[in-house]
Amino acid sequence: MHRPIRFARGLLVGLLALGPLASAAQPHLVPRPLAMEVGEGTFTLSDPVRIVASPEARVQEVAGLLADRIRERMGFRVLVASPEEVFFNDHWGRSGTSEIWLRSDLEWYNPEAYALSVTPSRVTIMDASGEGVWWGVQTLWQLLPPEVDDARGPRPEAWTIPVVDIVDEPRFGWRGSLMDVSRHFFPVEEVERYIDLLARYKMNVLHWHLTEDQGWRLAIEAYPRLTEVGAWRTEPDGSRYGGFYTQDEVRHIVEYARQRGVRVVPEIEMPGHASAALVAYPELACADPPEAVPNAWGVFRDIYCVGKPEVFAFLDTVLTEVAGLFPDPYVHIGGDEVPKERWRDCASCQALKEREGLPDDEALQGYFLRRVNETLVRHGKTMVGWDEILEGGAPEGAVVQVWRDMESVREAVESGHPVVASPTSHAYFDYSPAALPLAQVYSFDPVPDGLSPEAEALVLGGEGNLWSEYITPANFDLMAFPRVLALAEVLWSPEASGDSARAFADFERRLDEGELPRLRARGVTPGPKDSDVLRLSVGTDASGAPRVRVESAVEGIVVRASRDGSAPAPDAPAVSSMTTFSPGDRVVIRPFLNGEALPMTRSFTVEDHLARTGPVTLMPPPDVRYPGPSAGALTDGLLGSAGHRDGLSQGWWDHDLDATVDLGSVQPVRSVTLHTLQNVRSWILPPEAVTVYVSADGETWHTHQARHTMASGDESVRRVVIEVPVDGQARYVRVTAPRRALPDDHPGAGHAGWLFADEIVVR
Ligand code: TNX
Repeated sequence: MHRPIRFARGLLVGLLALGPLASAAQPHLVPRPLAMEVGEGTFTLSDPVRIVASPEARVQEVAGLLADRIRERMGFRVLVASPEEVFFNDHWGRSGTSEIWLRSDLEWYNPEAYALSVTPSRVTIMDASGEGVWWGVQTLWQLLPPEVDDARGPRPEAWTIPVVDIVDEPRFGWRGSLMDVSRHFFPVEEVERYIDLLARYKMNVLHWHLTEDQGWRLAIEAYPRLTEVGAWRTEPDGSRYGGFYTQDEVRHIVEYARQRGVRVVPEIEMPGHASAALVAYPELACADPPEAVPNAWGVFRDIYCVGKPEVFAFLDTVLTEVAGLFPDPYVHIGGDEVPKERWRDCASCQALKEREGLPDDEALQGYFLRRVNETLVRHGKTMVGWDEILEGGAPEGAVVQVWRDMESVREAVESGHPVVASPTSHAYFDYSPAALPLAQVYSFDPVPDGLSPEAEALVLGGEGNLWSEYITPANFDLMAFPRVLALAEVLWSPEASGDSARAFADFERRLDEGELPRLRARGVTPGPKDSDVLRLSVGTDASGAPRVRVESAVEGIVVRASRDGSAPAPDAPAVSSMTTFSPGDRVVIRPFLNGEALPMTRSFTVEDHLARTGPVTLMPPPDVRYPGPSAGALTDGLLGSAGHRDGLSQGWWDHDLDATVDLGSVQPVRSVTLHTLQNVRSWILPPEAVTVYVSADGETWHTHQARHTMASGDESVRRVVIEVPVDGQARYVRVTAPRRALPDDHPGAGHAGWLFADEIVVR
């Protein structure tokens, strides 16, 4: 991973000035280059421009792309010439022509490395393979003044670039981002726009999540119902939602990405996360196929039937079309979150298990993957799958994409599999920036400590995942940016040596002074660095009534509200930080950006009770992924929705809930109620029992308990309210609620479920 570039002799001697870029006069490059030295003076880019490109096909192509960009953005005439033409005809140059040389004549081991040198008379970008030249062009563009990214901005007659020498290469070869177009659909232009933005930060993989329970988005000629039926769902409000890509559109996107140095890795989910396909072709399920394409999120029990030969015929045909559409050597087959109960209850699956001598149902998944891998190998493709593929035995050579934790990275590489790391802890950009702040992304190291050099070499790189349950084109930028820039730097730049706080501060400065304004100029609306897009805080107004303060962390967002439980229309009243809601209001707040509703609606009711605004001590605090709106969420007087992602609930994963509230004085207390959630498909269960301890002095405690029974098979998503009668005098109220074990037939069986809570109501 850390081999040095082999420099061409005599080139850039003494250039390797490593370390964070200190002076304010330094260009604001993201990702930080391996080495950079800024000199005296500037190069001026003005009309006409001559790009001198060496003859390799890729260099010629990059020259064409750069020429187009200069023509389009600057309005200059651009001539692309070969070095020979320049040699024989040099009088055309010299006087008043801006020269950019692109050459592919170095001997560097890393095909993506490049050297960029700017002198007052010429810009030169050199690489070894043609691929590095493209990344050098991205750097060159960032060296131009920020106005260059403002399509509506002025068009000066001359643009200046500082004199600089840069040598650069990526730390990892797989620098990607997952775009989930299945939960919500993204039109072709949105996909291509993201490809452009990825390329700008030298990210080279678009992981295109094309199929899911909630929608199949890729046209397959042999199975038209996949998109006729599987691409469409009926939303809870009765509307139809969906979309898909034709094969021509796919070819266009793949070619668009290729030109921009981005590989497209398609993901076709199997054997789970496949409800939409099973609705289209019910014969692919073991029994009882789902009737409608789901319109709710989570993990579904319906999966492709491993016991049916026609399933493998189907997948062989689908993957053959996929292999033809996507030139990339990798095909992602999903493999995550597969409940095995349909296979357990299916006679032909169990017979297959016997026949093959497989020890358990997990091993059936291993069998499934081996069969699918035969198709991929036939087409010269390598399988990529989520970390669960290790559980039933992954085909040799399969790449494991880790999502659960860094321990899984270690496990995978130690069992000899190459790894792409995208753990929830650092790379889940569908989590709010409050739960996954920019600094946390920046602290990501895809390589776990203490790996042998051989194991380390198996870490190919990483990805930032944009699962789209709560992401549409309207809020995509808010979630992706600026976090994807932190990831781009982690995956490209050399590991920052020494002080990591200083390294982050340096990154943040380059972001604030350089890339954030430039992104905005390009029409991108980046989200907050470390807070929710919408911030709710609850206080008390002069009359003692609850006051809810609603703020948006992003300029340009207008928050609108209703008080009757309906979704606010674009002309509903805007909420200011002084708006008060009264107990009983059924508030729905909805942010709008450029007139478009963001899928970040929050609904809550305001509830006044004895513990409201009372200090609450949590032992231990909630999981970092679900911190709630504030540390005092359990006594803020806000009862949220059934959605666990509405930001109002706190969630516990590794610990049970144990909260103590101070009412401020001894008061008569009739009952204590815990407001909690149930969402089995998202691994969230209500507790089996809630225990309440009350005390007047903090020393003598009285215990009360209520139990909660959950009907088996009840997968409804809802709020669960557990009331514990008390009838006594108390100042301190302690509530404990242990997490409930996930049921035996649940994909997470063996672990306790999440426990979510948003309020402890004391009356
Ligand atoms: C888990 S990560 C999933 C996805 C969800 C995501 C939401 C993975 C392989 N599976 O299906 O969209 O969580 O954060």
